[in-house]
Amino acid sequence: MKKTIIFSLIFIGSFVLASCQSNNPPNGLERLTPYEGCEVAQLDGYVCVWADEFNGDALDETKWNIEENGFGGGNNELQFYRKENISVTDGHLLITARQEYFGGRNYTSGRINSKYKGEFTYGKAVIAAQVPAGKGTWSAAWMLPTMNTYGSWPNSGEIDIMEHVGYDNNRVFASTHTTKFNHQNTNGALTFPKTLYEATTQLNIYELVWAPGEMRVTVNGERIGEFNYTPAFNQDVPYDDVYPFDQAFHFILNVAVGGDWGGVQGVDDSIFPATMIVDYVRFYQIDYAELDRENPTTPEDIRKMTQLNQGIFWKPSTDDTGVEKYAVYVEGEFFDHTNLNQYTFINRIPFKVLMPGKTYEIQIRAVDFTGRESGLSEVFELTL
Ligand SMILES: [Ca+2]
Ligand SMILES: [Ca+2]
Repeated sequence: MKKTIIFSLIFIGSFVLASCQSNNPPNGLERLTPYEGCEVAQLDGYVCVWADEFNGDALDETKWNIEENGFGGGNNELQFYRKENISVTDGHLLITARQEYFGGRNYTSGRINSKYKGEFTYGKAVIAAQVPAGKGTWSAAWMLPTMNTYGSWPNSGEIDIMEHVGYDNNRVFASTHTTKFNHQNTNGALTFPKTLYEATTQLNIYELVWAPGEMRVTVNGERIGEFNYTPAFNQDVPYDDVYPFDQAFHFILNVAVGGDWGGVQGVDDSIFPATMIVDYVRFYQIDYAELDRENPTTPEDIRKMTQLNQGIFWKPSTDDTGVEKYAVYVEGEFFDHTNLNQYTFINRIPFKVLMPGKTYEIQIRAVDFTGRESGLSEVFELTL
């Protein structure tokens, strides 16, 4: 009897060990622990990793930086941002624009950011906010890159999850700005408007779902727009000119007064004070270590880009929780990583030089967030 029990325990022990090992990410990635300060710990299979519910009676400066300046936001805005215009009460953040003289400006308002305190790459941002009404306000919940990996604005991107200007009261907008598409060049920013009659009368839920090469913005569960990277439509530029959204971004919440967009119809001084109310800001991520089981599919259909010299792209691999990056091989040897299904053999290879005019055998391998790899693609012959 004793021998049987010992045998069973060993058997069970081995079984548990074996099943854990089968799901152990090759790259040692650990499972996510929900952030305890988040009132909704799990959402649509995502885990809450950061949140401000705006409880307490002051802004939590371990999560936010308060901006104080009369710089004009780069858009000729009329406000001076002050900490006095930021308050937290009854579970809500209040950002209030006022008509009052300060620092050479005729209006004051508030702007906070989570730089170095809450910044993320890929996941789901959820913000519940009510924006103020009236001509002259320009309210926004948006994101900027912390490190500017691809250079200063707009080259490293901007994600506007929600923007609202008071003279256009019943619409909200979602936009991205990049090297190729921004409001200061002829292409313009990629912008999607959405009619929302309740923008200024109730809290609405703005959500960004952000993955490699894919971004979707919704309001109250309804789609505003999608910003996806499609190399076949962008054969003139490296992927980061169109989709630099593969680096850490932080949140910004503000109410501007006037400016190049908010001030198009002037400022109605009778509307002040004008307050944006934010119930919460939450950020969720996929628990790759918990959910991932499969290897990505092998990349297929490699092609040379028609306009971008020495650039190639391929059909994106699929995976159960998403492809994080691709490994590029030259002559059977690992050469470099790229975050999307496009690679440029120029300006990317500080220590590895390929000879112009020579033909090389190129292969691609997909890698998911847990380090699981696809097979190597078929050989593509590229003449540089
Ligand atoms: Ca709250
Ligand atoms: Ca996978």
